[in-house]
Amino acid sequence: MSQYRTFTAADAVEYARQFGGVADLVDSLEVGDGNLNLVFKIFDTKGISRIIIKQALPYVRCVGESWPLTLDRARIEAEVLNIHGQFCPEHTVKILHYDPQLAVMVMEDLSSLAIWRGEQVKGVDYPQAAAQLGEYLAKTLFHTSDFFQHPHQKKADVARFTNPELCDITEELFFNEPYEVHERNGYPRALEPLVASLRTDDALRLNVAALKHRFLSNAEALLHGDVHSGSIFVGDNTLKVIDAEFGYYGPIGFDVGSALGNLLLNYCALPGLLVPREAADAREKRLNDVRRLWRRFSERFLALAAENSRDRALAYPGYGDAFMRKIWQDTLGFCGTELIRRTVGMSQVADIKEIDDETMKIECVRQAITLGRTLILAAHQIDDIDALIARVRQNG
Ligand code: SR1
Ligand code: MG
Repeated sequence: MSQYRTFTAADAVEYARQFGGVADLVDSLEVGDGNLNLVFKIFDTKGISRIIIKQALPYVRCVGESWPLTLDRARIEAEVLNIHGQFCPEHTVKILHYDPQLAVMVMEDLSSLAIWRGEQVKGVDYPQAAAQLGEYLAKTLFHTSDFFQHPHQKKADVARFTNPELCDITEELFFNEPYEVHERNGYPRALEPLVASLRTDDALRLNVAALKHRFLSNAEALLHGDVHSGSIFVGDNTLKVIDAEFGYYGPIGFDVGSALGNLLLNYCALPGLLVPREAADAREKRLNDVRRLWRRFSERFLALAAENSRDRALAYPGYGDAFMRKIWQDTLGFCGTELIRRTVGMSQVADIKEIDDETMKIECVRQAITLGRTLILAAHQIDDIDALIARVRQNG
């Protein structure tokens, strides 16, 4: 029989005492502000946060028990983070213990760092962060791809990380609902004509169908599956990625595109968040982040492919570059779907929510939607990162 029970604050302290490997733990606070789980900070006798306990609930937290969700996502999250930590320990949160019965993870405490999204909303710059995220993406995605994994291990891992319920959420929220009249959508009313035009744009719908098809069927690497600035902690020269419960074997461009999409969402939101001169300055920094992330990701991935590919056919000179062109095209398309699903669909972000002025909010959302549409439609005409940045500037 399942031993699952929802943790109280006291349960979390007791569990951290057993499995955290830290002395004098006495107190806890539930701090989960994400859509799905409980998250407890566990404090020592001096009131310092030392350990994190994360527990999956049997339903989607932000909706309630009417939307049940598998507890197996805690296994997926712990195992993806362990594998990513093997290949990129410097940028992956450390999992200290995992219990499949309770769907609980004990994790290193990152309270000395800040959530990247919050910092971007305030206009605080972390010049190293984008390159570090590019490094994380290159190392984790290369080492779990067919370039590096033994083909038997790869096939076993594709099965081990089949994640149907969480993928189903992405399949609906990214590729279906924003292009339909749907009760979960949440855009400003004034944008109804623009959103309605997405539903009837045949070229757009065909490209979104092709992107969804690649999400469904291209098992290229073990993705994080939900790379956004709210799942990334940053500090001075430090970056740690958390929250890999959406992990599965999918198209590499999905992770890279999601990461870039969140930077560009912030770019679109900045005029609503900061006074004009600060916003202009922060926007340039965000475009630098976009450039640095892509450059570090693509250069590091190609270097790993040149030096460490184990598959003899994939190691043939020139194949890495050809594959990178495919990743680039996917990245642009998935980046576009992230921009649209975060503004038209259910999963809105602080960058937009924290804009007080309604007129400004509408303009920022409009920009994000039109940029998303452009990236999905014009991916084949955007040859490189400089061309992408030129398109972003043209969009407004
Ligand atoms: C119902 S879950 C909605 C979103 O929250 C998660 O963080 C993922 O981004 C998901 O799409
Ligand atoms: Mg998450």
